[in-house]
Amino acid sequence: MAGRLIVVSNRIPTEGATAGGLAVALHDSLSGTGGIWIGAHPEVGPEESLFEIGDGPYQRLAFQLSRSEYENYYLGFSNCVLWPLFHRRSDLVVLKSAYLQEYLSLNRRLSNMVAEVARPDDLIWVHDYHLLPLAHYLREQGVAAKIGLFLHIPFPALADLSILPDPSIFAEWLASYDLLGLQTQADTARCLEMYRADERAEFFQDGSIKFRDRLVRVKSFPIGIAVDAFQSLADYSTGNPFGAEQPQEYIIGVDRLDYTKGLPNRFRAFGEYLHDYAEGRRPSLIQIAPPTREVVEAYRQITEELEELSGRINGRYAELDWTPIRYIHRPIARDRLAGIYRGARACLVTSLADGMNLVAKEYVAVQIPDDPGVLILSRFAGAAEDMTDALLVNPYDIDEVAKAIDTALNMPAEERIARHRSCMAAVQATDVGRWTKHFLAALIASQGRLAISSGKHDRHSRIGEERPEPRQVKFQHVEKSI
Ligand code: GDG
Repeated sequence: MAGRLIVVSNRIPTEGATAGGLAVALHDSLSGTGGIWIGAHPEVGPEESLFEIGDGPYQRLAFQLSRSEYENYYLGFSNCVLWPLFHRRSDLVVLKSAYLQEYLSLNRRLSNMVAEVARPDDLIWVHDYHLLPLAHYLREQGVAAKIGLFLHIPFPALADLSILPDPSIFAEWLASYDLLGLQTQADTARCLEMYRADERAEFFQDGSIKFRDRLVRVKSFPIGIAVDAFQSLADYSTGNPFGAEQPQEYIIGVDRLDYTKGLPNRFRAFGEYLHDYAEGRRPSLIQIAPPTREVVEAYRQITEELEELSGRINGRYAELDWTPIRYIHRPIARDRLAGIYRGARACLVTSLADGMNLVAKEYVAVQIPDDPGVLILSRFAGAAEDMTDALLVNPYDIDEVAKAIDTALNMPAEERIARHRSCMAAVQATDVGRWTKHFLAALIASQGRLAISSGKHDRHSRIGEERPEPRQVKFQHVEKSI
């Protein structure tokens, strides 16, 4: 790689670890590459320019969101419009024009800061739904560097986008990237569906889309975990994390407390399992669910619902020496988490919609291969596309999930071993180190696709810096299906 890697994400990783999948995945893979990570500091404040935080193997440059940006760009458009919309929860979308306005102005402001730092041979890797229009603004300023986007959450169906005042802006924003990375093939298909419905897009046989004067490539890059590092955490996590409260047999669930993760259905299914299938068996469900976005109303509601459900199920089934649901509403240290996963006879992932779900991969990674536990995995998590030998369930079907718990806890060793082997192959194939390499290789390979760009806004050629000669590319036309 000739230039530096510049990662841009909504949140800069700080010393105090966060529970988000993005930070977990990228912190490991950026270390040692000498790159730059640009992102918002967790504290809102008046600082308008980038400032360096911490030290380490790569530079971290932070900016601050103003109170109003935090409310309208972050909580508003990102988390009350895009997050529910992209997770098929249009009913939770809050449409306010101030949200969109500040989402756009923050992205424009950030593009100024990134353009100041970026050199023509750098690769700019933008992450997630908070920053969809960033490349559009960088191009407006003449930044010619290769820019890729990885979307960590599902790509929405065309019909879902239509609740926005102007759904056509997505095609416009996203076409300014050279590479659009999505989690799954199903996401890729939905993204292509959006472009097929757009008169301005033309399709080429190599998988690229021509939109105005640019080419964009859309491809799936299923994200994974740092497999070896996570296995080592489990190996070194000694001692009994439960102390005197060690459950005899338990199922684990680990999720940010988010309405997309299907937690109420999970608790209900566990209650139904206890009612219909347990027959004297006394497993516990250990649910770790650290809080996120608590100021958003939908998150407050689900927190209350879970407290009520766990209280009701425990009230009905608990014994003096057995608590059926242990619901822990705060983060647990990562090394302890690895050990807790290893001891669990099953892991429950019941997302109603989920980009990938790293918990599924973490659980499989730390199982003992000749006596593994069983992964019960929602069909609607991206992970289900590759981990087809998990016990796949429809999380809306409470009875099916309850039955799956019973099947998992009674599964013969031979079947557990075979299913685990198959799931582990998927975990290894998507190791986050490989994932990073694949994405960056594809972004580098997209060089030359700017051959059709007009280049008239090329900021770097304007200021006299060298820029590689555009490679002429011949394209074969493919009929648009719409
Ligand atoms: C987004 C997408 C996609 C959770 N609780 C604790 C804790 N965690 C860690 C888990 C895991 C991560 O957080 C959660 O990752 P997920 O993938 O399950 O979900 P999101 O946070 O929603 O992440 C998702 C991901 O981005 C990556 O692209 O897979 O679909 O929504 O690593 O272990 N970690 C610690 N304590 C906790 O209490 N230490």
